[in-house]
Amino acid sequence: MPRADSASERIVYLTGGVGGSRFLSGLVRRVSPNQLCIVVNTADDRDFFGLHVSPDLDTVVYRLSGVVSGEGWGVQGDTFFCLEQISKLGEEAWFRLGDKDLAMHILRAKLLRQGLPLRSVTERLAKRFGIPWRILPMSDDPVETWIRTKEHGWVHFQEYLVKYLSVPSVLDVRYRGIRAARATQEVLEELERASLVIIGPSNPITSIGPILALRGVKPLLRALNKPVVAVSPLIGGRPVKGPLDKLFLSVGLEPGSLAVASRYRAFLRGIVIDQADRSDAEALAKNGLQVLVADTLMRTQEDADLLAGATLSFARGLSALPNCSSKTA
Ligand code: FO1
Repeated sequence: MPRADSASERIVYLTGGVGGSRFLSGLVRRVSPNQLCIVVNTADDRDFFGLHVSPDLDTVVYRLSGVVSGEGWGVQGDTFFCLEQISKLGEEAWFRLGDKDLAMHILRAKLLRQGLPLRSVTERLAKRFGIPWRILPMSDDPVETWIRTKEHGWVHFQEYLVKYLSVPSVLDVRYRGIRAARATQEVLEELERASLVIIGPSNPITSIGPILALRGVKPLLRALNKPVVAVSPLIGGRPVKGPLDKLFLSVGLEPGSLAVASRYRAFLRGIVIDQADRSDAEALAKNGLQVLVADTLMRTQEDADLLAGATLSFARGLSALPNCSSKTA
């Protein structure tokens, strides 16, 4: 595939979850490794059986190394013998950790125990998977998204999503540890020198929210005189996957492109929305945003390539100053 990059360009891509990694698989085919830095949410992380599991980092690593499963997380063709045995021995086994996937968590735990920070552990593991792109966890410090539900009280996000299948009513969302946590120096430096920031089609509350909530990140994005563009994860006001509609309602927002834009309002220049949401374009433009209407559902690699290509062209064409024009692709 032809690359349409310019030599001095530095793109920072913020992501978390399956949608964000699908888009990334298109983005990496459009820019060279030394022009892209991927900043990943770590607030979905959780300890399972004494192992540090980092689903969003692993989703990126598995996607970029071509071994991701059809579900978008975990390893293709994985088996679950270890988990089955754990279950037989009387432990809860609702989080599907495959045997090959466990190798990642065991190695991460080993390196963390040796005293390496998460950023260095991630760098080493990504290198072992042959990944040339720079993948940065948002922080070395522990942050966890917790959801207050009507039925079960406060639960970890993975418990809400996987154990309870996003069924309980959401009353509140908190990022535990966020006040004490720091974005890594590498993340802050990458944002400072970015010529373009792309926010993936990830959940703005649970995937991108924790990155933005780290001290210093939002002010840096606000001060950046370069385009910041987001791809909406909603289609027709509904998430492709996950509980974003419920989460928006819990914070008093009607699920839709306007709600997505409102989470990024302090720094956003442009937004990519789906054809199904084209009626939102005018209201978004009235809010000072430039809008690209595109097909955002990524069923195939070609879909991801097209969406990433259209987003890149759109973002590159944006001036650093906000204006109110709207366009269609
Ligand atoms: N998602 C599920 O819906 N069910 C699972 O059992 C599950 C296991 C799992 C194991 C490792 C991993 O890296 C991801 C896993 N995920 C699972 C996905 C994960 O919960 C979510 O995609 C992200 O946390 C959302 O950002």
